[in-house]
Amino acid sequence: MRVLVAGAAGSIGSVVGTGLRELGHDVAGLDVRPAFAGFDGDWFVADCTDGTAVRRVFEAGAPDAVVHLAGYPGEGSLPESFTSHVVSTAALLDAMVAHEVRRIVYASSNHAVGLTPRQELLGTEVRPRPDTFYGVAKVSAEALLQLYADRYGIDAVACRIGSFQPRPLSTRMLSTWLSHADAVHMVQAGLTAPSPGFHVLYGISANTRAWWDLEPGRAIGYEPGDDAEDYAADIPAGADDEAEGAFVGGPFTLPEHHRPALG
Ligand code: 15L
Repeated sequence: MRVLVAGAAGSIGSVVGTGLRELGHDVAGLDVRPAFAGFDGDWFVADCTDGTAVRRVFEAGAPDAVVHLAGYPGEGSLPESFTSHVVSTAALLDAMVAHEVRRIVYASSNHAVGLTPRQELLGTEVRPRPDTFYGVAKVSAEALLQLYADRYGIDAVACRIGSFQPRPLSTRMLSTWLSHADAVHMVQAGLTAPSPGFHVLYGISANTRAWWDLEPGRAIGYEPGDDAEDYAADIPAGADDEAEGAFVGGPFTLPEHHRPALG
């Protein structure tokens, strides 16, 4: 399958792009940065918040599917967050509609529900409860995917990613970790599941202390293989553990992230 990876030079994009190539996909990269060393497929330097630039990328050779991993991974003002996550998604979706591309896998985030108090395993049926403007933008991007799925029959898999790291780094990450290998499995499931429609899953590994339900992922074939518990003995208790464990969004829910929407 020819897969266009938006945000291909980023931390998740470089791992997932490489992993998809190893699985046999023809991966094309799209990023504002140049290709990373060792990447030898097609690469487009363009800003995916720019609809015209994205249209040109598709005109150069439409993919079979899009994996959208682009965007600033932290908090910004509301307009910055919307541009980074919603406008970029819109630009890719419009190009997909114009070129009859029917599949997108999207890097949403746990911060779409980050102000949900920690309780039992959280499913995907809960209402949005963002913890930041970043989270608000992820909720909105998910809504946009739902709209394009309903209007145009696009299959759109929104992965609410937890903590993507080579290994867990804090007590919270023993619950929220997504390993590199599992990120590739997750995206592969999103690309290949038969007719998922609009589907939301939690992007974490098979963590013994998981806060989020893995069933929505398993329903489309995402079977994680790693468990953060294997690293538990190496993780000392941290001063912020209790505060970070009150709501599922952890550090993003703390007052230091409070700011006016318009900067
Ligand atoms: C995310 O969605 C963020 O992009 C990343 O910076 C982390 O905060 C991560 O979630 C997490 O919750 O650990």
